[in-house]
Amino acid sequence: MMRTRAAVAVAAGKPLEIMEVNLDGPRKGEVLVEIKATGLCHTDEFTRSGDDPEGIFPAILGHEGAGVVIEVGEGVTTLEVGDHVIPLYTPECRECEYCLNPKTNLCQKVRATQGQGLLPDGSTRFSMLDGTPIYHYMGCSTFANHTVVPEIALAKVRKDAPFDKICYIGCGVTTGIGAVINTAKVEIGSRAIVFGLGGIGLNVIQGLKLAGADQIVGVDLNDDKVTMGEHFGMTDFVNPSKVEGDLVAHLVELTGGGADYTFDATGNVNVMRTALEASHKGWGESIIIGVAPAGAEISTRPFQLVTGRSWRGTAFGGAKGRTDVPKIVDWYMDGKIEIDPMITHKLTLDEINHGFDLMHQGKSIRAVVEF
Ligand code: NAD
Ligand code: AHE
Ligand code: ZN
Ligand code: ZN
Repeated sequence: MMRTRAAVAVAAGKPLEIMEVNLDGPRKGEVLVEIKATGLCHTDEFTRSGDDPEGIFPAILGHEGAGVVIEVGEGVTTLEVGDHVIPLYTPECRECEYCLNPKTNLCQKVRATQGQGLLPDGSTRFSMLDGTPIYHYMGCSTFANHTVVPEIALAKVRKDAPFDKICYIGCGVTTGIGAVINTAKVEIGSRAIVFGLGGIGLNVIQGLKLAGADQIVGVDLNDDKVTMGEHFGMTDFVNPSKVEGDLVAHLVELTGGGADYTFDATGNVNVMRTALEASHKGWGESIIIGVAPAGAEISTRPFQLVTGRSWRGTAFGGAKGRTDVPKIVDWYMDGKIEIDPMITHKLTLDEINHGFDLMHQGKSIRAVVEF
């Protein structure tokens, strides 16, 4: 057993508490990772706030990290001490029926225990100094200087890539770009609308530009997002609070009959409806990325689907993590995609709650904690 420093979510709605915690060493099929950097995703805030039906406390949140392998447990064959890794909340065991099906990335090998805040053997490696167990989160718990992760939930990446940038590939970058490339499979010349220009939506825009979309409409209530949106390829901006009349009608007109593809990156179910209805009659596809609070439900007139629109969703951008994440790191290192401008704030672990304040104030795209 060792001690490490972590930001602990002690109870729903409470600020994270920075403290020393106990961490047991890696058991069979597990790996001890020293986390070097972690991003703050809105999903961490969703769980901290109490909106997550799977939320369980006390827990160490964080799922957008990068670090170095410190120790491997029994039977680990694909990683060794010193390897650079990105933890995966969507693992890739390469043998379950989901991994063997090219239509999905949702490996289910450890999903049941992961959702209960436990490692696959049904126990937790973290505890308070008084012995109280602390739950894991999304199988990653990157808001800790050290964490234990299943081998199948680690992507091995090149050693020359900077941790404080590639941590973002652990969720936001892959989710946004993957939603375009893997899930929607956007064609050259498409028209698209992206709702929510935060850490995910800007990566959707970046993905759309890569895919060769002709029109990329960004929609956000915050005008401050325009500069960054345009930097990544947004061609038109709409602030719904400044639209007179019906927002759907406005967007349909702006896109010449509706968009080929729309993406929700807000987590707001009313926005999800607008996104579906602003997609083109006959063929429009609307992709839900945003995560909605417990109890929230989507609705629309079935006629919207009868007349050819499709409603779809994506987790981790449809990426099979151990295979795809190292490639996305290469894209970054080769200058094919940009990450640096989106990392608007760097914090220490002690400042992590300020990172959530910045998120709420709409001042950050990504705040990254560096250990
Ligand atoms: P963020 O806080 O950085 O960005 C959200 C953006 O949405 C902000 O710019 C905000 O101004 C805008 N917004 C909020 N309400 C709006 C409205 N009614 N109309 C238009 N714009 C609005 O959050 P993020 O980190 O980009 O995450 C976005 C969503 O994606 C969250 O729900 C998060 O939980 C989810 N998410 C899902 C996945 C997945 O795999 N499906 C992965 C990562 C994040
Ligand atoms: N626990 C929530 C669901 C949260 C959710 O949908 N998470 C996404 C990743 S968000 C990353 O920022 C995901 O991967 N979903 C697939 C899965 O298996 O969890 C709830 O509503 O219960
Ligand atoms: Zn995330
Ligand atoms: Zn699997």
